[in-house]
Amino acid sequence: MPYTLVLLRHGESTWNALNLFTGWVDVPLSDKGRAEATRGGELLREKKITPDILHTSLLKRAIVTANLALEAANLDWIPVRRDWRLNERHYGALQGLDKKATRDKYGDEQFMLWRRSYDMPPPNIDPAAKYSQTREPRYVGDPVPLAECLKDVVARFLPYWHDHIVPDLQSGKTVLVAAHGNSLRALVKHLDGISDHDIAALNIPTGIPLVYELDEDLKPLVKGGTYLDPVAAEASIHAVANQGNGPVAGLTKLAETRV
Ligand code: DG2
Repeated sequence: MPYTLVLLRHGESTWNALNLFTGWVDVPLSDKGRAEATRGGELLREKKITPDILHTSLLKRAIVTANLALEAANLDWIPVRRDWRLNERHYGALQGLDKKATRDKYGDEQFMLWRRSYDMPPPNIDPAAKYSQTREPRYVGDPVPLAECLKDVVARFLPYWHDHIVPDLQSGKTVLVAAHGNSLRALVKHLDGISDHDIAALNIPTGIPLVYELDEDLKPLVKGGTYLDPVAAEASIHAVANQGNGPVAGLTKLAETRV
């Protein structure tokens, strides 16, 4: 029997709608995002995929998405574990900035390096800045980053994967992970063995369950997994890639500079 893992990026947030870098800023879902989350749960029910346990970040856009999806699937009651290691990538000093204005100011190449390079973090946030999380009570005892690149997210996500998610899968549970664009990119990179270079081109759509069947070595039976609504996923992936209005040229340039 393969293991079943369901990944769900939160529905559109109010800051996704405004095109702002979000990171660890705890913003709510937009009305569209709430509808996407409910639709995600309906898809789970329609496809008869029944999570036994939920893992989420500490951010309300992932938490509320999971709640809405589980309500739609009539699974509100399943156990849940939340951890900062599933949080979005900390976007450092970019948090709260407009993506298009940032691209216009710094240029396509720098913008895409900050958004999609594997190992170049954005500038550190000032711990005293408005959108810093340094003093938030929910992170007491945890290391609060000042900025992270995707490599940093992989490094802090994988211990949680091995210590908490893998044991749930190995005990036969269907596991739902509700998280974020970049924390899920980190996990997909690991699952599919995507190179540091190629991960730049991967974007995760909002609110559409992505199902992985994994063999006993935790290798995907289908590389890339299966979106429960592939048509909507394609449109949403395109929208995510286009945030800031310069993705195609930017990604090509990034790919060329990283070869
Ligand atoms: C977005 C991802 O995170 O942005 O932090 O702005 O998934 O929590 O909405 P999410 C953010 P990009 O890396 O796609 O620009």
